[in-house]
Amino acid sequence: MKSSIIVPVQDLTSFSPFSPEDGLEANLARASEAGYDGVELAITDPDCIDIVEVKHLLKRYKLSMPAITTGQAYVLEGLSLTASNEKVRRRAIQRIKEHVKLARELNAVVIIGLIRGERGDEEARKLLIEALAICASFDDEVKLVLEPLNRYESSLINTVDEALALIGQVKARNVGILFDTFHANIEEVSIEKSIKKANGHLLHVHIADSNRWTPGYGHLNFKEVSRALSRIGYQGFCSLESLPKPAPESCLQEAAEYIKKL
Ligand code: LER
Ligand code: MN
Repeated sequence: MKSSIIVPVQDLTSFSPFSPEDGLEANLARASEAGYDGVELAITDPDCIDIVEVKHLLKRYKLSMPAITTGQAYVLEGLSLTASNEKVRRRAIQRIKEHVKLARELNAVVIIGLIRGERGDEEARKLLIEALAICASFDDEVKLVLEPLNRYESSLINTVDEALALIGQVKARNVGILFDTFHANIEEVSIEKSIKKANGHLLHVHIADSNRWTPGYGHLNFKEVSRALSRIGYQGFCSLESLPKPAPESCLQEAAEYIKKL
């Protein structure tokens, strides 16, 4: 599989061995050296990004950028597509608009993970459908990917089935699915079947083991993941989104090799 890894650009995320303090260039150089094909930049606010520099560095280190992670805008600023407060909702939608512009330049998908908020009631579901329809209309060439999350992070869309049902109601051809093995291990009845169901909609994959450690250090069956992805002809990236465990120094390289063999 093509491999990528999350690189935080502005704010720290626990699911990456990189720190923004080390500088984007140093982090991209390390990702490239470890053998990754791409990087998934975690961008809280695209306004703070120098797009020319990012493009230049990606080229220099021969890296693609398959996806933009947006969840920090929720974690740090509370921006949610389903907030009860309309002003907050509008700011979240506006923020995704900025991510979409950046994604267009970099040929990336925009991840709709935690930025959709945590509550899973009917009102939140309705608000998410409305918000996704608006976000999808900003640029129909840019894909948005809805990521089923586990119940301890959000009650809104925990499974592929739920994601497919919601996408069906958005009725936009540029909304697909991100499958995260860590969340799926908690929520899905069968990893294999859930990947099969996502066929035709699956645009991005996050990889972490059952304990969110580097793949190979938990009890998730990655042979099953790999087989299921191959069966549906998945050609996209598998992006490492794990805690830097058991050891931050070795996991970078080990995970790149592990993902390549999937
Ligand atoms: C985002 O991709 C994700 O998987 C979340 O669990 C991050 O909190
Ligand atoms: Mn994820």
